[in-house]
Amino acid sequence: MTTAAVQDISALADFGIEVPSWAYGNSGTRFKVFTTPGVPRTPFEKVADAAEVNRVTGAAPRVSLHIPWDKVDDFSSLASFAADHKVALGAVNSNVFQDDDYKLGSLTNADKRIRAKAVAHHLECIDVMRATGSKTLKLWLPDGTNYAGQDSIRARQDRLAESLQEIYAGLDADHTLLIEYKFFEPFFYHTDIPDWGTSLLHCLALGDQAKVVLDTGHHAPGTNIEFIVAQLIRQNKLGAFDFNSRNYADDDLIVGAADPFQLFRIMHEIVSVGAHLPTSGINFMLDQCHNIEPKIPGQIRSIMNVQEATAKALLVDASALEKAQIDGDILGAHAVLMDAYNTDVRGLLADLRESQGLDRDPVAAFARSGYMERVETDRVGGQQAGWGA
Ligand code: LRH
Ligand code: MN
Ligand code: MN
Repeated sequence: MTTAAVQDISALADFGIEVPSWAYGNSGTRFKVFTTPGVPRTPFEKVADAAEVNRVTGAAPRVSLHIPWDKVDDFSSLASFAADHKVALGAVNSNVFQDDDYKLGSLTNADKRIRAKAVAHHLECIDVMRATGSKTLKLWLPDGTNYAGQDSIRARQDRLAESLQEIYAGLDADHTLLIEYKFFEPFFYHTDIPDWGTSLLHCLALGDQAKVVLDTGHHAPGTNIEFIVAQLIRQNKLGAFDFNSRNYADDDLIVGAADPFQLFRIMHEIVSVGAHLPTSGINFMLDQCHNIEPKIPGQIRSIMNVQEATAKALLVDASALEKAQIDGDILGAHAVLMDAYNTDVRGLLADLRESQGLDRDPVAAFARSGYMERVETDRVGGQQAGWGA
C-alpha cells in the first residue's frame, strides 16, 4: 500500500490545464446539434465561461483559441478581457478544414495557390499570437485522400514539408509549433499526418521549435498511448496533449470518462519523469465538445478527472516500483501501480483546494454561484462551437 510519506500531491497546486474555447459553444454530431440556453455568442463570452472554470478549480489558467471560430476585430482587447477575468489566452489553433478550396488538401494541395493560401492562414494565426501574447501555434492537418491512387502519397509529403517550412520560418524565436496527428477523418483512405511518427519526422526536420501534440482520441482502438508519451518525452518532443475520451472514434467526450485507467497510465509516464512540473513546458490541454451535457460543469468535471489521475500518479511509490521491476517481480510491480490507482484521492484534492482558498467541491461552487442562471437570462441566440459554423 502507499504510505503517508508518499501521499504528497502538492505538486498539483501548480498544475494548470488549458481549456478550449469551443467547449463552451453548442456542438453536436452530423445528426443533430442540440442547443443549450446561455451558450456564448462571442469569443468574449467563451472566455468569460472559461474563467468560471478557472475560478472554481484554480487549475484552468488559459483558454485555447480556434481561428476563424474565435475571430475578433481586436485580439489585444480579447487578451485584456481575459486578463481582467484572471485567465490568459493560450494556444492558437489554425483551421484548414472548412473551406471549399481545401477539398483536395490544404498544405499538401497540388495547387500552389491553395497551398499558399493555407500557409498564409497560419501566418495570420502567428499574428494573432503576437496580439494575444500566446506562444503556441497548433496545427491539425485534416488533409488526406479517400481512394487508393487518388493522389501521390509521396508528393503530398514533399509539399507538406515545404509548406511547414514556410510556416516555421514565420515563427518568432519564443514561439512553438505544435503538430497534431489523427489516424483517420475527414478522409478515409490515407491521412497525411496520421500518426506520431509522421508528426515527429516533420518536427525533427523543422527544428527545436516544433513539437508533437498528442490528442488522446486520435488513435486506433487498443493503441498503447502511454508508450507514445514515453517515447516522445525521451526525445523532448512532446509539446502538448489534447485530452478527451473515446469509445469508438474521435468522440471528444470528457477526459477520463471512457477509460480513467488509461488516463492514469498516461499521467504515470508524465509524473515518473517530472513532466507534470511547469518547467517541462508540456501544455496539458483539453479538446472536448459537450454535445448534450452542460458545458461549464463538463469542463469542471474534465479538470477534476485530470487532477484525480495525476494525484493517483503522484501516489505511486516510485522506489517500491523500481525495486519490484529490477527484481523481476511482475505482480509486485503491477500491485504498486494498482495500489496508487485504487486510492480514493478525492479527499486529498479537496484538502488541497481548501489550502488554496478554493471551495472543496468545484461543481457545487459553480452551481451555487448563480452564473448559469444569469447568462441564461442575458444571452439569447448562442453560436455553435464551430463545427460547420
Ligand atoms: C481534430 C481536432 C483538432 C481540431 C479540434 C477541433 O479532430 O482534434 O485538434 O483543432 O479537433
Ligand atoms: Mn485535437
Ligand atoms: Mn479531434
